[in-house]
Amino acid sequence: MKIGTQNQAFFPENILEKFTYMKKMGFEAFEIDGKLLVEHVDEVKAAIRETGLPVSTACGGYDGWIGDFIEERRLNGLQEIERILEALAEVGGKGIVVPAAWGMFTYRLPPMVSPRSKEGDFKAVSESLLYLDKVAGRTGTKVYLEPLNRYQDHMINLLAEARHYIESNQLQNVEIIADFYHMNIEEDGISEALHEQRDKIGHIHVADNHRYQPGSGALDFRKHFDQLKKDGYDGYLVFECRVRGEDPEAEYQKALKHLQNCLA
Ligand code: LER
Ligand code: MN
Repeated sequence: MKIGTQNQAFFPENILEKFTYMKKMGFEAFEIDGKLLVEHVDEVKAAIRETGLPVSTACGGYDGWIGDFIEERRLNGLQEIERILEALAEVGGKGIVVPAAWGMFTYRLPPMVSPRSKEGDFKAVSESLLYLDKVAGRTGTKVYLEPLNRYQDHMINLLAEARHYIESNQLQNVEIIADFYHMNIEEDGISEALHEQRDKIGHIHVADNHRYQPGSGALDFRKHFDQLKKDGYDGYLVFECRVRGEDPEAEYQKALKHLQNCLA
């Protein structure tokens, strides 16, 4: 397993400097914003060449969810995700992380009534995934379907629900991304869910229970990593977290050391 990171506000803005900074900190991959990648493919390629730090995946950077309520936005999202997958193929990235939607609707806050039926949700997300499954096949990439917690998305909250989409639609290039923060809210047990879905998990996001940096909260990373090792997971663990503390850079470095120790 290799540890990567998304961008952070305290990282340098310039692309080559950003790659150099992450590499120096000890990260082994970068999960890039899709828009940043598409708009700067050549610069990203040069930074990978120069630093040896790969782009593992992309996350975000497109307009319109695969399960968008608005059809025009859903279709726009698909087009933009297609461009991101093509750019990922160019730079050697594995694939893109996509939730059904993020922040579009939740059953858990008023008005608590969805403008679309569950059947309508399933149809929209399935149509999107069937389309992207082909794009991923053509570009040699993967689509990592991400369950989010109930307050961020109403369609896919459990790893098992992501599996249901993959199996019902017989998708060949769609896998599950397991995000420890969302799992801590939704799953009965993180290790148990990782084990049950082991044949479909292709990517992982890490944060502690409150979504601050790993090691600052209550999650037992060693236990969950041991489970992943037993199940033969050999993908990335990508930091997707907020950073709490007076010196974010020092806290981030400490969190990386913590996860490296838990992996050792
Ligand atoms: C959002 O909370 C999240 O986990 C991201 O990975 C969105 O895809
Ligand atoms: Mn995530």
